[in-house]
Parts: sequence; C-alpha cells; structure tokens
Amino acid sequence: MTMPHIHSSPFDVEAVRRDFPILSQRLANDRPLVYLDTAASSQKPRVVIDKMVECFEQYNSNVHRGIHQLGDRMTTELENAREKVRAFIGAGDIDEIVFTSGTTMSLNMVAHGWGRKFLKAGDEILLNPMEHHANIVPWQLAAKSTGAVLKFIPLTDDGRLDMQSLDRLLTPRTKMLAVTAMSNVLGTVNPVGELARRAHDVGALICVDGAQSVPHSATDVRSGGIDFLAFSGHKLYGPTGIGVLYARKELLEAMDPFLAGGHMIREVYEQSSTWADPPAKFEAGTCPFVEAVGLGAAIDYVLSLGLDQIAKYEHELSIAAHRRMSDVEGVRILGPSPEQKGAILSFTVEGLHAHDLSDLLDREGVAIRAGHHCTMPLHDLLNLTSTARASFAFYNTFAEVDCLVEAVLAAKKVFRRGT
Ligand code: C6P
Repeated sequence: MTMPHIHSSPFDVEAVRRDFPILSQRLANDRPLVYLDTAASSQKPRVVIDKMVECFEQYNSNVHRGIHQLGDRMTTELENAREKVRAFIGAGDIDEIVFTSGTTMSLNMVAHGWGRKFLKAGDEILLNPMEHHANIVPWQLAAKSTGAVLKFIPLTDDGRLDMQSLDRLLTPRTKMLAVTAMSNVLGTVNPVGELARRAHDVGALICVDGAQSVPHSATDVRSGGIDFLAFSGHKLYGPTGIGVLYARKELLEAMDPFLAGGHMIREVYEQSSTWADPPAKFEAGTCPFVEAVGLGAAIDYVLSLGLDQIAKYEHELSIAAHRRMSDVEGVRILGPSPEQKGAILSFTVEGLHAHDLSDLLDREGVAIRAGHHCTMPLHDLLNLTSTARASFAFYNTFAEVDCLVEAVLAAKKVFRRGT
C-alpha cells in the first residue's frame, strides 16, 4: 500500500515539488514548466497516481455489488475515502458525503433536488456577480421552473461583497443564499460564517461553492454553519471526474435525487420507485470509485503538509506576486488587496489582450489562464471581456513569481515592437 510522504517542513518546496512528476519536465525550447493555473486544475502528487494504479492493478472491481474479495476490497477503499472527506470538512456523519463528478454536478444537484422541490413563486435566491456560472445557471433554471426570483448582492469597488446591502436583501422571502467561499477570478475570500448566520436568521439556507477554497484553507462545515458545500477533486490535487456534495442529513433526506437508475433505489415497481438512504440516493449508477480513492489519497497528502502551512505559504507567494506585478507599468490587478484574498492574481495589461499575453507567456513556459473564467456577469461588471489569471499552489516557488513578472515584461516589449 502506498503511504503519503510526510514532510518535515512544508516550506521545503523543492521536496514538495519532487512529489509532483509533471513539474520536473521541460517544455518547448527547453523551458522549465512554470505552472500557474492551479485554480483551473491542480497537478497530482505521485501518491495519488500510485494509489489509483494500485486500485487498477490489485483490486479493481465494481463497488457495493460484487460479493467477492475484489469487490469487498474496492468497496472498503471507497468508503475509507468517504470517511477521509468527512473528516477533512468536519461533517458530522459519513452519510452526508455524496460523491459526484465535480462542483458543477454538486451545485446542479442542490438547485434541482432542493430548489425545484422547495422553492415557490416569489421566493428569493440570493446570488452575487462574482459567482462562477456553475453557481448561477443552475439557480436560473430552478427559478424559471418555480417562479422564484434571483437577487444579487452588489460588490464593493475592490471586489468584495457589499455586506451592508444584506440588511436590505436578506428578508423572509430569501430561501437560499448561494455563494462562493473564494472567487476564482478576484480571489476574494467571502465571510461564509457571517453569511450563514445572517441567512439562517431570516430562515434561508446557504449553499457554498468551495471549489477554490477547500483545496487551500481549512473548512469546517459544522462550525461554519454550512448547509450545502460543493467542491471538485481535480482542484484538490486529486483526479478529475470526482467531486463532493456535502449537505446536512435532513436536507439530503428531504430533497429529490438528481440522477435516477441503479444503486439509488430501495424498491422499483413498474410504475414507481422508492429511494435508498443518502448518500446512495444521490449516487445513481457506477460511481467513480477509483477517482474517489484517488481523492482520499490527495486529502492524506494535503494533510501531511498541513492546511495551515499551505495557506501561509501560498499567502506569502501571493503577496510577493502582487507586490512585484503592481510595479509593472500598465498592469491593473483585480480584486481586493492580497491580504484579503486567496492566492489568485487576475490582471489586465494595457494594450495587450489576455489571450495574446497568455500565448506569449506560454512561449516562456509560463502557464496562466486567460478569458472570462466562467464569470461573465463579473466581467460585465468590470467592463472587461477577458482577464489574465495566475493562480498559485504550495508547489510554486518565489522564483516562479519572478518568471511570471519577467515574462509579462518581455510580452509588453514584444507587443511594443509588434509581433
Ligand atoms: N473553475 C477555473 O479555471 P468544475 O468544473 O465542476 O470542477 O468546477 C466548476 C467551478 C465552480 N466554482 C468555482 C468557483 C470554480 O472556480 C469552478 C471551476 C475553473 O476557474 C474552470 S472555469
């Protein structure tokens, strides 16, 4: 069995980097890879890859079905991974952890299974413009089919939620406050605990998009008062195809399933069916069990580094990046000050389209993301069509921050000359 490496110091970034096979490669023109796109998808440590290979090589078999040794082993590994997720986010009961294909699926499950069942005409869903499309569009569909109304919390000029407007916007008509714990563009870290308390005060629930926050800082659903939490394995150093929906047990029991089929039923008759208990009720078909086990290995790995140490190191990287980038003429950095955000640096460069910039940076081996990052309402508000985004993880170095800044300076020169 593969055991996660235990690092004596989380700041031994070179040791951490050796855990990620992909990071040591050279790109075209013998450039080292400078991977600054973790917010889109993180890289995977060797322990995650090895654990998944172990599953395939030693006990691959469908779960909760086969009465044989392989099926038993695979099912045990899957349920061990579920327990790891439970402990990681501080849930009270393992049955509150639903494996999904990712954040998008998890949020759709809430909007569909809870929203369409419990919302009525005139009820209000409170969103805000910094949400990812995955936490807007499913609510639009739920509103359309129930007659509920979407309301938006305005943002401050520096890209935080305008908390003063909550006095006006949170009313007994509000039934759901759907909010990201951390913006994938602005990096803004939202005050989830306070938002949960205030939503509950008016009888509303809170649905938290943890896609960007869960991999980078400690989450505790119970002390945070979170009713629903969604996140993805692939941003948490685990594989693609696996995600999590956490919800309090009574909510999972009350809401409708999203997908129907095998495993999610108790009894099926010709004209009707009854549902299995959660989480099976929400895990129709064959769940991505090897991916779930890979996610469990990723959680072990992250915990071996220490979430607090990860958050501290990434914060220092982010501060350095903001400081250096703000010295570059023509660069506009979006979002609040780095002290108030996660390790995300979204910016524009005067006279340079984000896609051109990204292309020029790529030639230097620096991988960033450019575009609207699935946040069109936010970009409309900023009056921009696209932005460039560098996002950091604990495997990035201060030297890579320098590479980013130097590559931006070089790109500006190329553009001044004309490509
Ligand atoms: N953001 C980014 O580059 P999925 O694709 O289901 O794993 O995650 C969707 C999602 C939901 N909420 C937030 C805050 C996110 O950042 C994302 C994914 C990627 O920013 C891809 S657009």
